[in-house]
Amino acid sequence: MKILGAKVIVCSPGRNFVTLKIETDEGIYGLGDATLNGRELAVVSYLEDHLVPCLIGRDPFQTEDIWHYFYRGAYWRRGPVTMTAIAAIDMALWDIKGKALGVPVYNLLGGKSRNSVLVYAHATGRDIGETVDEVERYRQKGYLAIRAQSGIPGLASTYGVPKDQKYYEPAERGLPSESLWSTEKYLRHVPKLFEALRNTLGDDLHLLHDVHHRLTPIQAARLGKELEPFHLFWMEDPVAAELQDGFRLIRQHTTTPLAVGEVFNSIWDAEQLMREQLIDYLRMSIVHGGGITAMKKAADFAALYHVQTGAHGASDMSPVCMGAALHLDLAINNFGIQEHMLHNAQTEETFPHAYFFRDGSMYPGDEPGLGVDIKEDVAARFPYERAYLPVNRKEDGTLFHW
Ligand code: KDG
Ligand code: MG
Repeated sequence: MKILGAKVIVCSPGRNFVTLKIETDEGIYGLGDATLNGRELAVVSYLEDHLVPCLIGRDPFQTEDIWHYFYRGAYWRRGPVTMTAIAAIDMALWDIKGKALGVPVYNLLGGKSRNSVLVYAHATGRDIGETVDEVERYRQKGYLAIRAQSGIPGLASTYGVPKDQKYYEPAERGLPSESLWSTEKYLRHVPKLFEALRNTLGDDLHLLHDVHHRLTPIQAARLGKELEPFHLFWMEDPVAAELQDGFRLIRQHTTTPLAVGEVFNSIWDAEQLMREQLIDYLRMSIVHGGGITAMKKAADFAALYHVQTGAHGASDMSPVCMGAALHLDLAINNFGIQEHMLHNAQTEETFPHAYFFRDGSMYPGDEPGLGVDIKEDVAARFPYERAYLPVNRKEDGTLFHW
């Protein structure tokens, strides 16, 4: 089998998605997600101008060699644009392999290590009362694990809380919006949120929280300690993780489990964090972490250090990535949890898929390959629109982490 060509499909069914479609001489095609939120067209160019020409004529079964060809062969290594482009190719090739062999991709990765994939949903509210109601609503839908975020008194808007949409979608059309941040107000508020959640909902539900990179290690240590009575499943991205040594400080002070890595794009971004057992969950996604080939290795490395996976699955990863994530989640031994943020109706229409949700878990389905398709005629109805993630400033105007 040979690769005949590949095209990049950009669409915006409510938000932007970039999809790579690789076609073969046997009529089988494969899909890969190439979406990098707010920087979509950089990946399009990287694929179209630099990678796709080198794919023509290759054997799509050579996933390992092709991965290294684009990683080592570029000379320039890592970075979100490069790794998202490589990931898209890798996903599409595993999809082709599965289709050609007539098996779901999880069977090529070791088979089923479990029956289902535990997922967590996002509950948000403008205040504690609304968030408690939202968590309850998701619980009634069958979710066993729910991430809780709430508006912070004294701050007009914050990460994770929708302004006017039903579902939270941080990327906005036009130029980046700006929000204001106060660490003091946040730190005063969050323990009250989780106290209210446990008092109202009891102990059974898994509760998660995303700090979104906004604390220093000692502040994160304080928050983790204050949250201990409410035994969170995890506290996510407590600090920006470039300084991996900083996590030692958090670890020394709290037993609240830590999840990190949605902005990582290489195992090298997390190597020290895992080797020193400074984190509990690795959040790298298949689309931003270099594909199935790279993430299988990262997961196997994590397993040596008692680290489990908890892949990023926000709505800015397309259903193609969600499908790929579910195959890997089902196959690896050290799976922890999978994020599951719902896609809107137009996205569901654009990307028909075999995966489904039932009783708090997801299932990749048993179709050959990844089990996700794209309707190109539907995608064409939703052309690309420039959109950015917001930027965040402290109340005195200092630019801060978003
Ligand atoms: O594109 C950025 C979002 O995916 C990110 O902000 C969502 O933090 C996020 C999460 O945990 O899903
Ligand atoms: Mg996050």
